[in-house]
Amino acid sequence: MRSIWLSGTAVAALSLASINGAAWAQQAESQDARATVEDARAFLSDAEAELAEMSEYAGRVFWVQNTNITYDTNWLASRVGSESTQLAVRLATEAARFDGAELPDDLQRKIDILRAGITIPSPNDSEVADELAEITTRLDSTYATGTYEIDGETLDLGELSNIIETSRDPEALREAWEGWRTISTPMAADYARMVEIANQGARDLGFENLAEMWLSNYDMPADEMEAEVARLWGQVEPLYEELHCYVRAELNEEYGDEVQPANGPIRADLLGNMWSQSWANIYPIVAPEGDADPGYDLTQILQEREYDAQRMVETGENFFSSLGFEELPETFWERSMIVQPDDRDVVCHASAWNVDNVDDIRIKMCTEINAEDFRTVHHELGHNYYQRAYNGQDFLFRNGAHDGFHEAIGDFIALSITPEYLQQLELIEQVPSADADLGLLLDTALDKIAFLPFALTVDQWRWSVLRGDITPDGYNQGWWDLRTANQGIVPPGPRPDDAFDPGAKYHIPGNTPYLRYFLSYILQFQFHEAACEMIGWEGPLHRCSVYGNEEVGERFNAMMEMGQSQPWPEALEAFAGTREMDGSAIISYFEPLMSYLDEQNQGRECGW
Ligand code: X8Z
Ligand code: ZN
Repeated sequence: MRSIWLSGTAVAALSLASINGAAWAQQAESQDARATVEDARAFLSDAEAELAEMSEYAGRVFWVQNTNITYDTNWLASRVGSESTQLAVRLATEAARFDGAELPDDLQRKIDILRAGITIPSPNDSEVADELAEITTRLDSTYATGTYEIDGETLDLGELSNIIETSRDPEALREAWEGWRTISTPMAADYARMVEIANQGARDLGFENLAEMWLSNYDMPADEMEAEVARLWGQVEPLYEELHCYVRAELNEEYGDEVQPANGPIRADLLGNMWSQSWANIYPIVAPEGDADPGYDLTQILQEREYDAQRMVETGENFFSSLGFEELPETFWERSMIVQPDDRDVVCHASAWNVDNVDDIRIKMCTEINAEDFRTVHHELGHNYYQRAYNGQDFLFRNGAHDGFHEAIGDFIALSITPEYLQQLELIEQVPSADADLGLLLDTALDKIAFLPFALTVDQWRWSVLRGDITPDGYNQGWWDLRTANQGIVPPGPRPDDAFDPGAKYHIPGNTPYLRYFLSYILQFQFHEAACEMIGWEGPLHRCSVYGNEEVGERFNAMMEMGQSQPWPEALEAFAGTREMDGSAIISYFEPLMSYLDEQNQGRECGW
């Protein structure tokens, strides 16, 4: 490309004498512009090659470290973490030379991705980059290897979570809940230093702080995106408030005024989840009376049928195959980690990888045989199928339309795990009648609606920290202020002065932005509604399953294979026929439940 352009310049110089001044200026300008475009094209092509190579190298190191945490693998992870941050920062800095240039859309898009796409940037200084990488590795492995002793037994997160998910003893719940939060106390100083470094990195790249940089990845200015999030939350907030009110009353009935008062916030450890982010595990406590119960328990069925991790993943794969997606490669089965090893430390938090950015796709999960992990398997596979669908794009476009799309793919599929679908799999014999609709909807709302204000809280806290509105001495208080304001929950007792409770949630030490999940929980219902319309479904949305429908698969793939090559409204339009994120799909889905909750809450003082 470059050499062709140079010869073009020579030709233009030769004909200089034959054209007048104005025309020359115009021609020179357009040649300049063309020079810039070709220069940008060459720069990006080199950058993509460098990034692709680094990404595979780093991917393999991180995989080894995540599936076998030792002093040495942490050392390697820090090293490659520093190297890849330095590369990304160097390229993002160099990209600034095209500021103000008129580039074709695809090139401009790649420049923007290079500039804003680094999750935790460092300043352009190898020593500081090393320090940052050491901090992030330490935070990660502190979380992954955290344990707490109860009655002489050392329990890891999975074991402590099992207590929170199944116990109904408020003392035992409180002990497991508080116990897990002892692991994050030592993270606070590292976290504060990391914020300093990463904010400096963001400023060096031209952003006000890292919060602005994170919010700049949605094809609109950061402040507009933040307003968009507030608008979406406003659409679903009334439903959350009804759910909160109903659940609080049921918990009050179960535990009594001493443990859970009838008014005010809910005690966080009573909600069946270590972070009160999904409340589906307390369905039996809050289930509607009588016929409204679906009459089956997926966890129990999977266990009775002796499902193992392999069978769970195969069942997920089968769903995607039924939509016409190619089956998973042999290497997926050879290289994935789907069972928690008992001989070493690993990062148990589920994730999906495409190590070579082509088709070396795999998942890493400490799969448990229950309904929650059955859904998580579909969630993780969604990431893998998306990664494979867009692997024909240029390197910088091999990503989700935005990060919320990436999180929504598998969850959209899992919304089709309806009673009818389970019957097709011969997991249940009879599909429960319409009487059970309320029970089914409540179960799903405990998972999906309860989650939304949690997701919002995680990143509102981080944005405030990154903007300096919450300072290190107020980290924990700031966290609980937001938790109470948004979710209406409180800790089971006073928190120790040195507590750093945000660090007890994977994505904080792991530095995974969390807004993506909020957006995903909105989008997945939009996908579901659109897909059900596509198949001509006329019943209630929560009974619709797209299992086996290749037309849906084809249209879904059309969106997926675009990757990040177009602004996200294009991708959304390709599948859902709309260019806007919109909470009305989730509202229609839960409409019958909303009426029921409203009725049940008559005479109660809702809110906190
Ligand atoms: O982290 C995850 C996935 C991996 S991307 C397992 N999720 C969030 C969480 O666990 O907090 C999925 C739902 C929300
Ligand atoms: Zn995910």
